[in-house]
Amino acid sequence: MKRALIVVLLMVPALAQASNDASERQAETHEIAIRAEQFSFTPNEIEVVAGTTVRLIIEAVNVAHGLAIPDLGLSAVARPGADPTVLEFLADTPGRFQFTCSVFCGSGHGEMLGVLTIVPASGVAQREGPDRVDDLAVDLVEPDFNLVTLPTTLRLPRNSLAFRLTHRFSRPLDGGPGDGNLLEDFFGFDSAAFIGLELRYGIAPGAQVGVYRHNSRNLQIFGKYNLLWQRSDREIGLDAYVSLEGTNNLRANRSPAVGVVASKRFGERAAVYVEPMWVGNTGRQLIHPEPLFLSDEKNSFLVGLGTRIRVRETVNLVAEYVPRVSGFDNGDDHVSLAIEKRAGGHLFQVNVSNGLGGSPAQVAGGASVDDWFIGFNITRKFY
Ligand SMILES: [Cu+2]
Repeated sequence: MKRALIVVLLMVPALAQASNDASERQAETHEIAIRAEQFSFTPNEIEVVAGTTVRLIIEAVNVAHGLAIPDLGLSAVARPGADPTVLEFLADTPGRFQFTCSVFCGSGHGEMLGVLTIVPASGVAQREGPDRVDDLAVDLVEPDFNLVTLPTTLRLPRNSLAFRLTHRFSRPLDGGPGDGNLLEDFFGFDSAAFIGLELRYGIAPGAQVGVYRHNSRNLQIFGKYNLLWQRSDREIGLDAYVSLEGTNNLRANRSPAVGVVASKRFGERAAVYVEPMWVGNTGRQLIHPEPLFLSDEKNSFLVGLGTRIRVRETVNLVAEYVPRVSGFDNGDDHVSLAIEKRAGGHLFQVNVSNGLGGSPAQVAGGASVDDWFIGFNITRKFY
């Protein structure tokens, strides 16, 4: 929006020509006449498509009025009796932007408000409403709903689906009894795998629900609600997360979980996560049972820590560490490292982890004490 072209002057035909030549995106101009009077703008709701040049032609009635769009750094003043003022800019950032009167014009001055909506060029958002607009944009440092096992604060557009496949090869990277060498076993890709299939759906703005079915016959249902959405560098993101899972398709060993996902994005470079979570009935489905049980606690409290660092335009490094700070803690704490590539709505991630699980109870149940496993996650967004 910093690049917004601002021209506050009477129209000069030559300028329009120069603007047309500057790029094809600017070739389309959307001209809108706005009448400013005490104390309203007509119209007060404007919708334009991203990539078009917007030309607001502002006419003031009786007294001088201003039209300011603070979030876009735009402002212009119109005077009665004079030619209309032209405020021209390139609408390049999708979103909803409030505009106000910027010249005090009387007792109702504060009520002179309007909204400019810049919708993405894709027709889908235009058809389906403005609340989906921002959720459809690709977030470069938060491109997925998960790190490796931990959730992120990525919002899922309302009425949209996302699918994820998790795959962990069970052959340890340093071999196991009776295994050939790592290369002959193709890094474990020959071996049996723990596979999870996940489908999630956006039920409302900021709210999503999903199911995750693991081939250990564990079935998890979960929900996530976005409480805080990081819109600037000074803010943070915060999601509430709830989950219920159980073996034998949720019939046995049920394990609830509740927690929050706090995120902080650093520009387009990195994001970090802190995720305190309580997981109940943790010790019922151990993928890596270690002989030494140090506690007969049933529940775990864990704090997931993670980061995603963008190292190339569409390539990220991901790391997560999930210490259990109290309660049941058989085995080691989960550690995962990954490299991933985003291609449109696809994300392909190769990961190495000391655990084979993916759900909260599987992660809280502990990782292997001495083995590491290779795996991958694939996400597909259907929007
Ligand atoms: Cu005014």
